[in-house]
Amino acid sequence: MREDLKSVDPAAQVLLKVAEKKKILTSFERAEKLKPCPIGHEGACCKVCHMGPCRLVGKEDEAAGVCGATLPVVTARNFARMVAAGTAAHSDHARDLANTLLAVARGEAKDFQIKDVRKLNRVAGYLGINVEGKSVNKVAEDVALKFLEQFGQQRGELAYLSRAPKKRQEIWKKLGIAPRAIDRECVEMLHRTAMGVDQEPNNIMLGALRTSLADGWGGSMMGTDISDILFGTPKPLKTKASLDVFKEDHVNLVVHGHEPSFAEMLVQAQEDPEMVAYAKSKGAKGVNLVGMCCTANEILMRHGIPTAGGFLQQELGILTGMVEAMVVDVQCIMPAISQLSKQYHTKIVTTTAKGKMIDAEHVEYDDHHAMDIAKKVVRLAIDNFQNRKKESVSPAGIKAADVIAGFSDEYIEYMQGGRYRGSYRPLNDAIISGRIRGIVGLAGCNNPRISQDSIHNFLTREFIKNDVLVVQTGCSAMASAKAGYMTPENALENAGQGLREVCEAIGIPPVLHLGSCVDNSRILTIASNIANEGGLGDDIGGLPAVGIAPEWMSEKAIAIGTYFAASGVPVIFGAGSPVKASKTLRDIMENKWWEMMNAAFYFEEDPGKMLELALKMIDAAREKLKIRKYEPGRFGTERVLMDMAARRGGTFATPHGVDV
Ligand code: NFS
Repeated sequence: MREDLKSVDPAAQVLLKVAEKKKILTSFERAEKLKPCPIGHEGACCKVCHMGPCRLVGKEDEAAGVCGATLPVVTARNFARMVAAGTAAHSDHARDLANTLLAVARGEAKDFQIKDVRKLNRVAGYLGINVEGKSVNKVAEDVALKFLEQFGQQRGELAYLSRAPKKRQEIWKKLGIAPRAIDRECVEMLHRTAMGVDQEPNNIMLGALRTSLADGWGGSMMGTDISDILFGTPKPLKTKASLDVFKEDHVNLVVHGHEPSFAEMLVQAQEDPEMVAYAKSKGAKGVNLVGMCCTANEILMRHGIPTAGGFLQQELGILTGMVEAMVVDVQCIMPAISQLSKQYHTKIVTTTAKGKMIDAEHVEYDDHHAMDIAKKVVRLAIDNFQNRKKESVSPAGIKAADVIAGFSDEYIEYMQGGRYRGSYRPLNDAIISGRIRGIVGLAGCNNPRISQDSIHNFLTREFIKNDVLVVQTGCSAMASAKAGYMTPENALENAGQGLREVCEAIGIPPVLHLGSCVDNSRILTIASNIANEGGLGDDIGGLPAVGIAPEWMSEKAIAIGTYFAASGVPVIFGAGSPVKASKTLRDIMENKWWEMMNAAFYFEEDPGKMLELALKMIDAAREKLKIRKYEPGRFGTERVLMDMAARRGGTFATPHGVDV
């Protein structure tokens, strides 16, 4: 691991040098100059009223603010508010998608279609909607209305909770943390953590758990499902990942942010013959659409659109001088990019009334006229091609890595037996036999206070070497994609013998790209399927599985980590602890949650210790399940079920019978 470097991504290193030469500050330098406030960083700053902010330093848990709120109360409130904000972000994204689904069903958003009717029907089943005798559009309308109801319903519980193993549902009931409605949990959490309401740290954290479940089994799961219904359920495909996916002779259009609807339209618009002809009329060979952040993951998984990378690449992308336009919507968009763009020809285009920026152009997206608006944005980028200054162009010049992505939970089931016999049996058996030691969900952000990708990459390498199957989402997935870890060849070269054998038999990489951050809900579905398959207990809690966000920075990551823990998956977060200030809080999350939910939430900055802790929890879970003790190197390499040509060509049978 190279902690001395700002980034371990070689293309990022080139661009950071360009910035240095041009004396342009990026978040990497700003993070060095601007040290975090040590009081707020550890959760000890209370600013929920204007008697403060009260900085609770000195006597650890006895320290109190003007009103008497003690450190554990303040730290719990701060944490719970992060959970509420993260849940709100994922869920508002889902609300927009539900409204688009409704508009499509009613024939009001003519540029979209229902792409996956099987998934629509399956989702209708989860929601208790009868599909018999109904048209596709009628089912879609009923599904969309039911989804929208989930935000504000005044009675009952979220419908998707029934997708969890029975045992987990009982735990939620017993603890009183089964969420009722998404908006309600977010609103209640803000209310409870306002001045003078909930003043019992454990109770505040129970509220945080319930709110987070409204994200994982609510907003995020809905977001994933609606995207699959409208845009297609991902299946493996091959693409590229790097800051070097920009093309000198093309109009480079970057789509950055999170919601996939408009990005889907841009995918179609950039290929439209009218747009290609227009690009040619302006001296370019065509339009090169590139993704960034989680929007990138969405269109990479479904269309193989190359990605320029995650959160920390946004400024670096502009520094190539090759980006004609960067289209943004919501979340993880650095305010710095509009300022930086002024030094280049790049245009920043905002597309939602929820997120405007100073010095950016605003073209508002409306799903009722999606294609017209997409073409307007593509044209805007094409018109800007002639303004690209040769002298400002600095390509990274590092060959982009190949990536095999697109592992939906449906595909993972399919690849273990085909369309009619798909199941989780082979995966469960591989875990029981010890070929696969366990599963780690590596997720979350990059954070400029940590050498970019260094911990993501270190852990990924170590886990597969130790026969742990790695599933990834968000910027963590980008880190592996860029490093070339998401290819079947990686299993051959770097995985432990047991894991390698399983990967070869099925024809998968040892590191699976599961999608964007809302697609962490796919991990919940996979974990439920593993539990329901049998042989590994009857709950998510107790599986040899761990979630890790080693370089996190966003409130969304905190919401995800909390719903993982509430669902029974212990989590480890790096990058500093927002509850470090309070011993009581640490004790609740690291000890009490084990007793309550068979999971915990740890903060650990040392990568070696993260690895050690994760393997320890995996081995302890194996022991409790009374399955074979994991022994390194126990399995040989005698069986190779997939030939080299197929592997090199990235050939996969898909659920729809098409080889990609
Ligand atoms: Ni997730 Fe996606 Fe990345 Fe972090 Fe931001 S892009 S939703 S929050 S930074 S992983």
